[in-house]
Amino acid sequence: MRIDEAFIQTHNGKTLSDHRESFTYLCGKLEKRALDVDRLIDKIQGFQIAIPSWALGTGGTRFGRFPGGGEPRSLEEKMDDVGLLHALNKASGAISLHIPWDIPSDVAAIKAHAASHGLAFDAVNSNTFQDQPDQAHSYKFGSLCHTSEAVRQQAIEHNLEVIRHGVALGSKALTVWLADGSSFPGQTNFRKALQRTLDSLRQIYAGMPEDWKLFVEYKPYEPYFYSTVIQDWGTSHLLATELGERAFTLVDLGHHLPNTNIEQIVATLMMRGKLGGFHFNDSKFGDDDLTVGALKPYQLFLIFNELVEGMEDPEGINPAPAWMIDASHNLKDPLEDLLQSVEAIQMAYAQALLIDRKVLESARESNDPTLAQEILQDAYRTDVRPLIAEARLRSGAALRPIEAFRSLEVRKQLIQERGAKAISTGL
Ligand code: RM4
Ligand code: MN
Ligand code: MN
Repeated sequence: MRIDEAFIQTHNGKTLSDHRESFTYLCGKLEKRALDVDRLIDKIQGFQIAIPSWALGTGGTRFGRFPGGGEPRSLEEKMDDVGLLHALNKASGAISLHIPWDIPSDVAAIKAHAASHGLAFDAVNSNTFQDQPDQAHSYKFGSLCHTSEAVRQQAIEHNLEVIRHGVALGSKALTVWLADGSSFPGQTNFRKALQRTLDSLRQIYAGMPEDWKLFVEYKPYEPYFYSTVIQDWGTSHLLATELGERAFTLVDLGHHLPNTNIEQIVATLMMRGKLGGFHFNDSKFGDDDLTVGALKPYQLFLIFNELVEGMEDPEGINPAPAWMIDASHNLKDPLEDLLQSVEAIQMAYAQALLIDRKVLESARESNDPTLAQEILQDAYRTDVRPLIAEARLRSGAALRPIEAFRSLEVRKQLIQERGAKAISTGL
């Protein structure tokens, strides 16, 4: 199924006058603060967030899974789903593939299919956290960190193969997330495991084309419960620094222990020019257990405050980070969930753009925490939804994506096309 522009326009027509009213009101407020509204909208329009191919099906827990039907059964159908999202919001113009869940068999056809939806290929992701049926060695006790050279070599080869797939599609980055770790005290020699991981990553780095980046994720626990080899941003930063200038740390919001100051991590990495990318989700207890912005929208805003500060600094050295949603939910329609995710990210970004950085900086310089808080919260409490809607309108997307999705009965149509029992491949 595809959503045509005529439908979007008709749908927008129904709420256009409502939108105009709230947008005009907001413009008045922003202009009083000397903000250039068109410039803000340009920035929001230019902000594209990649969709991972594994977020398009219903997620599960280890206790069960309750799929809603019509899930994409192939890479082409996954691209069709991202195409639907992109038609509705014009902000999801890239797909991130996980190998081997999404091996492109006919590269030319897959590229043509992506182009027909206006999609680019974001970072490719390797998978050495599961065993595949045809593989010689098991990852039960790790992959790049493994005590056995044969296992490490197999994991390195897999990453090199993922790079080859990415090159064929036009990706420019490899994201490595390692499950590697231990579940029992004493099980692992930490120092040797980290050294082996670095040595393995060096071989992967050496196999990347010159214009590629390597993103190294970190995560404190899960699937192992005592230690993870790359447990935190510091370890990832250490590896990225050792590897070279095209290696970066990737921050996944779900990969922190409770109360971690993620915004400070962002600032530190940007100061070092080492923030490569971002995986968005929200977390109450564990990894990606909630939709980004569902629980901690203020934290998301504080993170964007640091991101915008780093990105807008003319002397900043951090390259433009790659943005991706990394979540998979078991209650909501996955496509509705992704529409909500993109909008939550856009809102935090837009709110951060409203901050008067000069005034904030002078509050900081004069040690005025009260004023600093007022400035931040004034931006955070501004309802920027009309700004995001206007950005969508100007890009040819839906003013209200979820309403459009529901009025078109997209899920019903997908179930008719693919079947009620269609199960997405991957997580
Ligand atoms: C991991 C990590 C990776 C993602 C997998 C599916 O926790 O966040 O980025 O590829 O999950
Ligand atoms: Mn992630
Ligand atoms: Mn994760």
